[in-house]
Amino acid sequence: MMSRRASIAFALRLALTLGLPLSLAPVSAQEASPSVTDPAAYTPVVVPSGATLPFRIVDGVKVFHLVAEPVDHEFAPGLKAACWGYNGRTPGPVIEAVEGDRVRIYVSNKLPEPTSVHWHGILLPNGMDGIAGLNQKSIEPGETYRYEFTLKQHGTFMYHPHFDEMVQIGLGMAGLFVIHPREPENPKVDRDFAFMIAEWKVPAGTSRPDPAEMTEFNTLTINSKCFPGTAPLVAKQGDRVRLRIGNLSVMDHHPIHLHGYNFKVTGTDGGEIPPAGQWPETTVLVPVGSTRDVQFVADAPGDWALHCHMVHHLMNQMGHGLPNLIGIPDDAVQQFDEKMRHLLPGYMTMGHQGMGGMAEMGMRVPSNSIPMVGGEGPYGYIDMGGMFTILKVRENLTTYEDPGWYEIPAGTQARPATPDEIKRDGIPVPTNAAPTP
Ligand SMILES: [Cu+2]
Repeated sequence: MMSRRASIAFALRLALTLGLPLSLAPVSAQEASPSVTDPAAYTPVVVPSGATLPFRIVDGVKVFHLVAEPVDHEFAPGLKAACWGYNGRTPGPVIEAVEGDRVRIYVSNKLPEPTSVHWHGILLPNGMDGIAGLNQKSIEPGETYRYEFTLKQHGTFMYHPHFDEMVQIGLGMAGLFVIHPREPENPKVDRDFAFMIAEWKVPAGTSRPDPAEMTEFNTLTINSKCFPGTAPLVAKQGDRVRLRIGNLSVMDHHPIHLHGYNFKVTGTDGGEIPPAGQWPETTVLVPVGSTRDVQFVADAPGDWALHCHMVHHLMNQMGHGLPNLIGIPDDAVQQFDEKMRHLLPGYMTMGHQGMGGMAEMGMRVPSNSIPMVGGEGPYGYIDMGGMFTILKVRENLTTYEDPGWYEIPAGTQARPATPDEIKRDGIPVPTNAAPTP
């Protein structure tokens, strides 16, 4: 048996012999943070349409394995694409750990080109920062690299390549890195949702996103899904909810708007905002290359929209460069359509009365494409697609499975006004007023 001193000296010599920087020398079990063995120390994040990355504990170190690889991905039923990501998905799985943990992350490259991983917002030694060429050699196809550092902070961070960023991030390579605080949070969060927002150009009928696009994005996503492919966020009435939102879009900031609530902005990728500095919002702007945490108590039951407020980001595969037909009189359209049908049987001008419901009208779309708007709702067609999902808050939930559509209590829903009501309240009666029910 070696004495403790002798074994430390041996470990140091071994580290030097292997060319390991001393900060990478193996950490003994005694030095390991107790949080790595205590899964009850935090409420795990919920990743709509996504996953967290499994880990093993080896001698007190949390060991993760990321695999950078091509991914066959479905944005929504009907639209598949050849993307790049990690561990079979885009965005990559969420890495989840606790402040004080030592983490060792292996990165295997199964892409046709080199890559690297940068740990966005995380305070770490310079040699672990992941810029290919600046802090390390690039990870060649077939190689596996090792990153190792101790987590000194908590909050919502990200990971992404820093090699051929435009192509690799544009094809879907990004993920969240969530670090829970060492001291339990007060008040405790019951539902901790984590998602990334992104934008893509997938020309209708093609299956490879175009990473060179700078302006005309047509697939706007939450965890790489666009509505109606997005998963709802389900909470019990009274739950304290956190949304952790990361933005690694290629070009755009996204103002994320929640209906039915106001929330407090509680953190960024720079850390937690002290209570006195938290401010109320209903829309949080999430700039490119940053994260925002918001919190609220889900006290209002219902199906509440959660979406980017840039209205072009609520469209799927919008055809741009179309002539603006809104406001052309019906009879002019009829005459034009008759002439056009000699050339194109079945031709019908669309969009002169606005573009709502166009998807519903059975527009023919090329294979591997989806209607440019929305999906079915409980009261008709929802004319929003893209970066849109639904927060479903219910009382008496026994599971967090999708509870279906909210049943709106009688007498609390908008409906056609009756002529009697209109007259009583001094509103001019429209000529096409609905008949009294
Ligand atoms: Cu947006």
